[in-house]
Amino acid sequence: MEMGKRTFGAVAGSIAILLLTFAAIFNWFQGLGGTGEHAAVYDELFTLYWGLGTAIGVAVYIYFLWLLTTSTDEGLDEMTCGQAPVDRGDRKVAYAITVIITLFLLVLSDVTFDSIDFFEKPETTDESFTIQVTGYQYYWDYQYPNGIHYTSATGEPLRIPVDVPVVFEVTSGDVFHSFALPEHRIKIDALPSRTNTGWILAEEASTEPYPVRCFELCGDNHAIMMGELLVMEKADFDAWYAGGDA
Ligand SMILES: [Cu+2]
Repeated sequence: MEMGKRTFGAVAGSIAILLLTFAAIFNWFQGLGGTGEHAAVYDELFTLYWGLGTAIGVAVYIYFLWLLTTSTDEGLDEMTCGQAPVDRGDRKVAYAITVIITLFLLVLSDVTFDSIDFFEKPETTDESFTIQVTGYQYYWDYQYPNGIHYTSATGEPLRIPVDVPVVFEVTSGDVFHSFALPEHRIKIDALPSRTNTGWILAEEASTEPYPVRCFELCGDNHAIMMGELLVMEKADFDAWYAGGDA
């Protein structure tokens, strides 16, 4: 049983690495500091997939470990070419696993489609407005309904009011980009001659601006295609919007 010990060590090590990896991913994700309902919806979905994935992964590894350490070759027939395998399994277990997997997939599909609906259909109010966002190498161009128009290259943050659903219509003036507000868990593809829509409802006025990122490798300076999002109190935003003054 020398091999048995070695196998046991390998599988136990794999389980440890698996668990550490899951823990690292989860820890990293929590550190992204989500805000608002979009983050709540997204994080719930992430946690559900992460939790189920971890539970299933661990169960499978433990089962492997148990098989590797308890099974022997005794009583097993020698397989020859063309021979059908002898039925050794318990059909009830197979049916039960199939039903459990089906239930998992149904729950995941339901929650996933609900989340997609939430992200794709803006829940606008009378105060809502749409900002046209255009990606260029390597900055974002912002155009408000009243004509205010500037780019992230000026260092100016993208400004929105708190508690007002804001819609983004996103396109590109050159190559593929992706307009991302990581804290609000929004990522909208910016593609030439196509407009994609997304929205957020910022629930906290920001003391510090949130980052705006490009999430599509778009060229040499993709990494510095960064901007800022400033979530302002409604009165401050209205004053800025009326005067066009920062
Ligand atoms: Cu880009």
